[in-house]
Amino acid sequence: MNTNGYKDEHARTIIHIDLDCFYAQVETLKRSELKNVPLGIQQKNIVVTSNYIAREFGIRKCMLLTEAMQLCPNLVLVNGEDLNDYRTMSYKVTALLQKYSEVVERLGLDENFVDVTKLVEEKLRSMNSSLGDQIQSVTNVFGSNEGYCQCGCEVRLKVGSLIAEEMRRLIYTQLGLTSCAGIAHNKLLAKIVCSKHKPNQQSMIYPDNALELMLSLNNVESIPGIGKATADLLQNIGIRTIEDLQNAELIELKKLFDIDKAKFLQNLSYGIDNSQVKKSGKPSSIGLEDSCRLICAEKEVKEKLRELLKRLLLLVEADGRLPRTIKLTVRKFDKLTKMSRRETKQSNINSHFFTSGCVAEMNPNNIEKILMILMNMFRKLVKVHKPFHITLLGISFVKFNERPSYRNSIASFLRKDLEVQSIINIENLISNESSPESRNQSPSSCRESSDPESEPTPKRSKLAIFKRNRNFFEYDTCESPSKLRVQDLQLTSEKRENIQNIKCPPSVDESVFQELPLNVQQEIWSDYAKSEIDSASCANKPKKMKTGNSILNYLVQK
Ligand code: DGT
Ligand code: MG
Repeated sequence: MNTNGYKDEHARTIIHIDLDCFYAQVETLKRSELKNVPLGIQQKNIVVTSNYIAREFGIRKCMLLTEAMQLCPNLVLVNGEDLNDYRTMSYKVTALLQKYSEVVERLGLDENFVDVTKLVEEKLRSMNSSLGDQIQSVTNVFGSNEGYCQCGCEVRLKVGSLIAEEMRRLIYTQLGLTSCAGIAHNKLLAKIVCSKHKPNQQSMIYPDNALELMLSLNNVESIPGIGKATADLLQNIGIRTIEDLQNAELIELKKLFDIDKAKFLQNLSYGIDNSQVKKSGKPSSIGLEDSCRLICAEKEVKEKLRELLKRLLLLVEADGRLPRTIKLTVRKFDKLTKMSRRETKQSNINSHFFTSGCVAEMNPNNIEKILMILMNMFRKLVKVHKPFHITLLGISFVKFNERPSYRNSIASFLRKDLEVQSIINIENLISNESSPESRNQSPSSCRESSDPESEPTPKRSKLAIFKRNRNFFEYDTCESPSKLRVQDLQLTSEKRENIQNIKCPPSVDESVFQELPLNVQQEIWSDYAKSEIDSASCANKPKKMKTGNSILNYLVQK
């Protein structure tokens, strides 16, 4: 199909995942007694969602509480105003999906688009091509056309459906959540078809059924990507249904939108969507706030902040990054004007406070230091020597450093070698040996934290000095250890050949040398070999090994 100059390509395979009655499922995981009752999630006087048992009574999203209770007097209500558990679960789901593709785009808290084009190609390459026709999946297929297309999209979408099945199974087994999936060659169709069979099902659409799917929508506002404002504008020029938009003259649309948007909207009505799945990053801020009854004393403020901070640190722990800016939010209530006003202040914070990676192991002094920073900010926002009334307090972290990555460093080899045994041990090993914090520790605190039985040997300290001088810590994007595969440990034949030539230089302690990773051994050996060649070329000069600033320098026995 060719509309407005855009060719509708079928080359991609996109999966859209939408969790079933998300908030209700999260609450049910916390309290299993909610599993078989009609459950509504309440925010203020609205039921924002409900489980599927409640939906059988006619409860719909965002229904007024009073109306919902009339329809289902036994409706069990749970307050869903604190979004933290939903947010945490939401990121866990995204993390699982990222195992299948780097290209995962989050949409709200419970939806993700995953571009699995590459994975589908890989799977097809590893399969006998004739097997493609036999692929069976539990997928509902939308539309009346057979789906035959010469470009091969039919088999790609079938493989995509198998991947979607596996994704949903993983989300269920790992996190206990059921979900729906839509499989299509673009985001628009994947999202729309996903909602065709609910809950806990998946649906696929072949390209030649795109028009049928679009025409199944009630009006232009049902098209994902067309919001209320755009729909209102379209309605002003008489465009209400999908067909109206398909048949609209571009010249008319151009009166309301720029040419690109006009074409984009019209293409949507035909099921054409060339937009890419955009890789979502981590959230730009992690925060918590609590509204409270009037707080009028500094001591109360500090206690409230302490409580918030403890909860927030758990979220930071789950996120994994190291915060470097903290923000305080206060809502002040003016008793005279009866008006409330939110104000915020932010301050830099030492990322090293968080390097333990685990709230339980966090130094209590650091928590006190953070509280001190918060209270200083509070005093800048609120004149504490005069009466004040606070009705909301919030803390958030807004800028982050990634946790140190060990790629391309000596540690990466230690980490990979040991990873096969235990990931947790490696994390400990690396953070104990070389975190910036431990480097600054006094000798006495070092002793406290290490095993008193094991005195560090001179050999070890040489290794430690080496690691420190080689800039052991690099701040860049952190690769999860789970992503490192055993294959990464395997050596190419070329490397293996080089390795056979590596020997321990005569001046180096063999036992230390053997402890080192292969690439470091290689570097030491080539430094030594080079120094030998240099010496040979100055045969008249006294023979002295030139090690300069090389690794060898740290290891030669003096
Ligand atoms: P589903 O997907 O139909 O099985 O049901 P949900 O509950 O997953 O609904 P969905 O996917 O539209 O939204 C995900 C969550 O977002 C939902 O559990 C509650 C929340 N939510 C949805 N719509 C609204 C809304 O209009 N206002 C508020 N405050 N929350 C909403
Ligand atoms: Mg949902």
